[in-house]
Amino acid sequence: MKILHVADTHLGFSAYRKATPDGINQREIDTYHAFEQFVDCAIHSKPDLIIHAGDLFDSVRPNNRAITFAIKQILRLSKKHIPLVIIAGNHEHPKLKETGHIFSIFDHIDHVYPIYNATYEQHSFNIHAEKITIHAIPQCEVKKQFEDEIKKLKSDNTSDYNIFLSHGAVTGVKAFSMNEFNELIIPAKVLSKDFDYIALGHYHAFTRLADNAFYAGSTERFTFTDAHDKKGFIEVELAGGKLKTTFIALNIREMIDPKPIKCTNLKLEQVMKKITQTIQEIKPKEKTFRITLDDIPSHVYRGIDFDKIRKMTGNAIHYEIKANVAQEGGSPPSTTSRIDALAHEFKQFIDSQELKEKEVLLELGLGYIEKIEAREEGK
Ligand SMILES: [Mn+2]
Repeated sequence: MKILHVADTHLGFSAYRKATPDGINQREIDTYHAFEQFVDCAIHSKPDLIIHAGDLFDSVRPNNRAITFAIKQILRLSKKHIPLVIIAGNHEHPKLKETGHIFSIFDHIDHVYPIYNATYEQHSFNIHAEKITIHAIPQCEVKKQFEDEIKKLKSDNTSDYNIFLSHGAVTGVKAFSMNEFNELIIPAKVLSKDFDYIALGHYHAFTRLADNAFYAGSTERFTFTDAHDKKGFIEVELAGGKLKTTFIALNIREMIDPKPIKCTNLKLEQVMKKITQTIQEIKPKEKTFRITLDDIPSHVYRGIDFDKIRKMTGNAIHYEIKANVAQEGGSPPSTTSRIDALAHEFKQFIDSQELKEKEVLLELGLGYIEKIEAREEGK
């Protein structure tokens, strides 16, 4: 029995300013291409089943192009009679029920099994005279609800194969967290031998957690954290009680994040020379890249010829110069300092404070943030 495990395709994602000749964000198109390649591979390799471990879409309300694209690709699989089990991830799951779930668009497509009702669901299939049961726990609005559903998890001993499918941060010795406010925790102890395979989504790097438990990783590179990762999906083969997994990489755009340039004691000309060399090595055409300048004195940083850099990198999809300015008293400015999700910023702020009632403040504050975010989303 052959199963493809894919996750975190984030359709509708867009980033940076580069647009196609039609005026569509280039990285949005790249993200579609990655998913289309996966569908091409699936049609070519004819799996018995496909499981998608969540974050098919990048947001609760994907744009029309993302919806149209998803339907088109999923119909290609449906026409080939390849069953697709797909669970909701934290990115596409609404905070308020009344917002409605984007996955309802798949309810009436043959061979597609969307799971988005915040409850543990089992779907069994008879494939080559063998019974396989998918135990799916999708994203839930409330953490407690997810924990309760996880407690109900139980493999079915009338099935030849049992697969557990979920979306969240497995947390044990190490936490596979994306630092997102609404992420759910999957306790490492749930990764049991009772399941022939455990298919996970949420963590964007392909990761083997146990012999039978894997994050497929995302199909595209969404941040510079992903720069050195290969992206793709997992081919899972189950036969005679044995499991074989193969990671299959997709051919996607390069993202380059070379080692930082150490600027301690360098003069402006020397820094510019190093930047120029790095850009020449990268060959910017059609690439996304970042150059990090470590420990650069602020007066040297101010002298950098950004116009020259822009001219050298004109045909790149995107580039960033990240400067970690040498401390000369005061906090170091950074050209790429980014405001993270509000909840995350707030949590970091509270953590850094000397306060007696941290827990209470944190809970109250996060509660308010969640309310506001839910209201914004429900607009
Ligand atoms: Mn994701």
